[in-house]
Amino acid sequence: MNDLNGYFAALPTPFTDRQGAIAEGSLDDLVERLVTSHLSGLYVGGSTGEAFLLSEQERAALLRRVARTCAGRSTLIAHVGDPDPALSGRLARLAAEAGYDAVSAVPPFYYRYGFEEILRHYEWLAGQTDLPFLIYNFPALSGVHWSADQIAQLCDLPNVVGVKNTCGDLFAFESLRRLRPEARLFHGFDETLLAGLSMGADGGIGSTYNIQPDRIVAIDAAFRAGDMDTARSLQADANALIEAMVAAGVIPALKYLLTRSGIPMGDCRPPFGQLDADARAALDAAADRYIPA
Ligand code: NGF
Repeated sequence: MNDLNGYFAALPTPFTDRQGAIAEGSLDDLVERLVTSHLSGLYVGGSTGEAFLLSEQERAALLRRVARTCAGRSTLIAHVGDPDPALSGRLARLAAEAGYDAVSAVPPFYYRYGFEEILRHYEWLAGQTDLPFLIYNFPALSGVHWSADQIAQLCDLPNVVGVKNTCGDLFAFESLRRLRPEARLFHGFDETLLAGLSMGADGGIGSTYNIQPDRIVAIDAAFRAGDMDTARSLQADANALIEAMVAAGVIPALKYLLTRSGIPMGDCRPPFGQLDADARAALDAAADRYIPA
């Protein structure tokens, strides 16, 4: 089993066209590129992977194919969250069979479950395999908001080792760090990685790591060396790129930039829109300046 440490690219899912199938060749190429980068591994089938626009069969095929291509060379985290707990359970068990190193999930969303219901759900889901489990806290998209104390309670469940925290509330994040010093905490917003590290994050999981893996690892190295000027300057370059991506829509922008780098990703599935010429031109300009050749 690989270690659950460091930096993980939140993998996008390539499609042959907007309504088409998963583009397996591109998926293999992207996995190969990332596995041979300095990142620790991949976060597969999460928000960046358009998980909630895939069928169960596609989510299963994606998990299997990435594991096969990766072949134990990197650490793999399977995202299995869904409004349907039974589906999450099936994907978690499949991930364990396929050789994943960890499982993670957003809480079941849409119905506003009480915290006790969410706690029981995670207890059940984390118990579906023997793998380490990461709670996925992304309140802006899941609509599920927890206090630091509630996340700490989730961390105490059997098999739960930590949190993927895509949340701008760094006050709460630091409280969580003090409440659970031993938990693995992964920062989820790439544009505030340095702030997350200074508040106690162990590492990060992010979409833009796919196109700037070396810069992400360099931010970490500069931070740990106490070279804050370099860390700030690297974060500023990362953010100039992220700013252009956020303006265009992060996932469509990511696919465009990866396609531009030689791996055809197709478009996002509807209802995501397509990038217009102005958006593509802005991304080209940002990429020319901020993606190292
Ligand atoms: O892509 C999103 C939201 N968030 C990601 C990341 O936290 C999602 C973040 O990298 C993720 O890991 C997953 O696939 O589940 C942002 O894209 C980035 O910080 C720019 O805002 O759409």
